Formats: sequence, structure tokens, C-alpha cells
Amino acid sequence: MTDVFVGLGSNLGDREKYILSAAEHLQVLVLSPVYETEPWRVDSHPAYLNAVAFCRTDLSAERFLNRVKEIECRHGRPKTYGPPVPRTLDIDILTFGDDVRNDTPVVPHPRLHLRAFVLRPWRDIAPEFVVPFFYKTVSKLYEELDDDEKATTRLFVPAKSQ
Ligand code: PH2
Ligand code: MG
Ligand code: MG
Repeated sequence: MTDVFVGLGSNLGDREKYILSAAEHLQVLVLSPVYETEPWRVDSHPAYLNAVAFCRTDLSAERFLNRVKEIECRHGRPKTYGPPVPRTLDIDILTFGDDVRNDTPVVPHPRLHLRAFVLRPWRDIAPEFVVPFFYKTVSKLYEELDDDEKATTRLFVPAKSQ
């Protein structure tokens, strides 16, 4: 079995529902709190909800990625090429065991150390986890973000259901 951390994101439709449903499909063992986050390096996108989840798998990295794509597809995400467009569900593999690989899926995710929307929820569930390749804990990577980046990510408080 391989320990996997994934980032979950949604900025289209019922965002919270998509995140929670993705977590169920991945049979996650631990799900972070959900954060509402400013779109990162994408102009005029709606705000995202993001979370990080921990799961275990007996699949290879390639097969796990196929599973991820299948789950995104089942949640109404069309295949697109080029720059990101708003999406119902985005699942990014952050780390896959202690693999460091340069082919698809590239892990650790090459931009994870730049993103508060990844590191803030990740720190909630695994602050002491040492990220392969970066050789730093999640907590340390989060602390190294500048304050402007940290300010893009706030705890999501769902509206009370009637
Ligand atoms: N995903 C992107 C691009 N920008 N910004 C936020 N806040 N959250 C995301 O999940 C996100 C993003 C590409 O996958
Ligand atoms: Mg992404
Ligand atoms: Mg993705």
C-alpha cells in the first residue's frame, strides 16, 4: 500500500458537494477542513474551495492517476487542453509514497511549495510530514510562504442549510 496526499479543488457549481463526493470516491482516510481560496495565477476565475486528503492505494502511480481522471470525469469535468478553466473538480496528486518522478504523474507536484491553498489545509492534517524532494515538513513549507500568499486562503464556513 502507498500513502498518498491529494489536493482537491472546485470553482464551479456546488463546490462543497464536489469536494466531499471526491473524498468519498477516493476512500480518503483523513480529509482536511475546506478553505475558500483566491484563484491562483488564473485571471477572472471564480473563488475556489480547496482541501487536502490522505488516502492509501495499492495501485501504481499511473493507475492511480487514471482513477483520479475517471473521478474528475464522473463529476462533470470535461477534458480540456491549455490554460485551466473553471472546473467542478480538480484532483492533484501531491505526493505518492516517497516517489520522485518526472513523468506523468509528476510527483511531488512541482508547484505545491508555492501554494497556500495546498499547504494550509495540508498542514492541518500532516504538519510534520516531510515532503519528498523538498526535504521539508509541510509546516515549514507553509511558513516560508509570504504573507500575501497566506492571506489568499481562509477557512470556508458553509451557509446554514434551511
Ligand atoms: N488550481 C489551479 C489554478 N489556480 N487557484 C486556487 N485557489 N485553487 C486551485 O485549486 C487552483 C488555482 C490549477 O489547477
Ligand atoms: Mg490543479
Ligand atoms: Mg489537476
